Amino acid sequence: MSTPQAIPFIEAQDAEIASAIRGEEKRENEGLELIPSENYVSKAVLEANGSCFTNKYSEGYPGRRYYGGQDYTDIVERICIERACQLFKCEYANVQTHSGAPANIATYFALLEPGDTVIGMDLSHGGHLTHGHPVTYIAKIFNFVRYGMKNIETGEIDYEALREMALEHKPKIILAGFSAYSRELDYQKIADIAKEVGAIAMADMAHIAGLIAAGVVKNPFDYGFDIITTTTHKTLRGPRGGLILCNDKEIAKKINKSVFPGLQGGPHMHTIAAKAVAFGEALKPEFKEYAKQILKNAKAMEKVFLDEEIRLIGGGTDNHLLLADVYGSLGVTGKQAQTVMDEVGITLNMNSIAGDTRKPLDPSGIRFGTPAMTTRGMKEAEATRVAELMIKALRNIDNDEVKAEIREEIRELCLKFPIPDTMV
Ligand code: DSN
Repeated sequence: MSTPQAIPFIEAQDAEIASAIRGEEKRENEGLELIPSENYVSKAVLEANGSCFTNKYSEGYPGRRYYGGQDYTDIVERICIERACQLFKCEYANVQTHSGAPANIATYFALLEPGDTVIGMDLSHGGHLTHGHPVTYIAKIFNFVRYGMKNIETGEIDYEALREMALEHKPKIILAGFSAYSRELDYQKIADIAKEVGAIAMADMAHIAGLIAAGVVKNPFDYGFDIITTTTHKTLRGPRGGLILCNDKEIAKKINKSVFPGLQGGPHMHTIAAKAVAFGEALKPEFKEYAKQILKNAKAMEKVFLDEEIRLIGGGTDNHLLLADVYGSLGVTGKQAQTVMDEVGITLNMNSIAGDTRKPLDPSGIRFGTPAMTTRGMKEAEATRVAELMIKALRNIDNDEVKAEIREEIRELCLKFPIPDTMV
């Protein structure tokens, strides 16, 4: 087990919250986390996130703040920016956005006028709500047009349709990126289309930021992308937060103005300190090994699912995540699958699949991935075994005896691979 977090003051003062923290700690230690957007941070990141920077207001940017007492906030934010730029090989970074959604929203408002068009990936094909789903407020302000896969079985994007859309709708932004898509995008094609129609090429790399930072998947900046947004808490293994990156001074200025004062107030400087620590970890050689292992573990799981003839959307994976059509392949709904996984100590999420005939609250798919299990030190052998156990559970959703056996094996596996205190 990882060293329990020291919370003596909470324990002395607030028994209910102390007990919830201990409960969550036990849940994380004894269960297997397969939600592909989750991870475990180091104790160093956790300490920075719980540091005295929580107390400080620091509206503005380093050297240009509106309140006094900024000696140390400036140090932290400058280091954070410098490390972000080094990691992603770019010139400018805004490290203040509270998470991925505000990073995207601030970017739209920095570069668009109301009514302007953005072309983004359809949610049901793996895109994200903030890429313009009609339920979001931004969809009332900007005009979002959506592209998707040409072939669900291979995951190939319909680049020709995307180009035609771009020629027809004249977007200001073409957005690449996803939260439930398992293949590499052809950034060159997207950048070329953006150039042809005079649009900004933007990538939301929230899921794969750690993989890009480690150089194990492509970096959109290498293909001429103008802007990258991301969260910092997924494969990047930092605190919950956001990041906006670019290479153009004028765009960077607009983005800074859009984040503050346009969208947000005081930055969360404790989170920025934790981002800086996490970026420092990601710059170490160990992080590259970690990212490589994420991919190997995902491939090991892919093999088991395909061998067992369970349909994977996109036919497999090039990154850290897999999306399985459990309803089509096994007659188990996404909700049933998520519930049975909870019962056996595996956390993942039900997910709609492209062309889903079922509703989002009980869809056909499950989405799972390997960042958190890889942080625990698990390798291909364990990933393979976990995939086998998942399928066994899915085939025995009403068999309590089998589920209890699987639960015990998962618990033992987790205890054998404790969440590490340090990552580098
Ligand atoms: N909720 C995140 C995910 O799970 O992908 C994206 O916002």
